[in-house]
Amino acid sequence: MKRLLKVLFLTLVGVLLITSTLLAAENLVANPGFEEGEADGWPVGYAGFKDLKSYGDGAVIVKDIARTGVWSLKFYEPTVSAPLGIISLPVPAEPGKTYKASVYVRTEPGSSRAAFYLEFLDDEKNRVSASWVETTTADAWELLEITDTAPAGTAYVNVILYRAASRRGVHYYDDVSIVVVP
Ligand SMILES: [Ca+2]
Repeated sequence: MKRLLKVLFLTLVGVLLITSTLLAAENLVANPGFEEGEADGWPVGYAGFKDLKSYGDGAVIVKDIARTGVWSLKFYEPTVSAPLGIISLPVPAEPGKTYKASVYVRTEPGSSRAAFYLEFLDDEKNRVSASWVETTTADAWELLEITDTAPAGTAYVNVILYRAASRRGVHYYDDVSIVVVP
């Protein structure tokens, strides 16, 4: 009887371990909270979207305000009007798998909207598909979420923190995440 109980107990522990691993889906984004400083002229784990050269003039990590930790990414008005776009470095993804991306955005009063994209890339890192959402509220951390399934031809996934050239004001981004939906 004791032996049977021990076997049952160990089985239960095993099931709980597997379940907790599945529930705590791994965040595929390196440096999700912008706490790791800069490297190669960009926040660690990120790069400019397309030919954006405005990091440091319109986009920069700051200690003004943060949702978690000390740092966040700030969008403000660059000296020359330009789109602002920072991507998380693409990580391998598989067609048919569903991915959920999220970020918190704080829109300062009087600012227009900012956007958030979930993007799938092919093996040459060209866009296969992308879906996006925009901020709606001001002066509070707002959770933006996108869930999408990687289409055929997908080799990588990333997110884009983006603000069109016509948009104005100040936005902060923090706690970026991409997880595989089981
Ligand atoms: Ca942070």
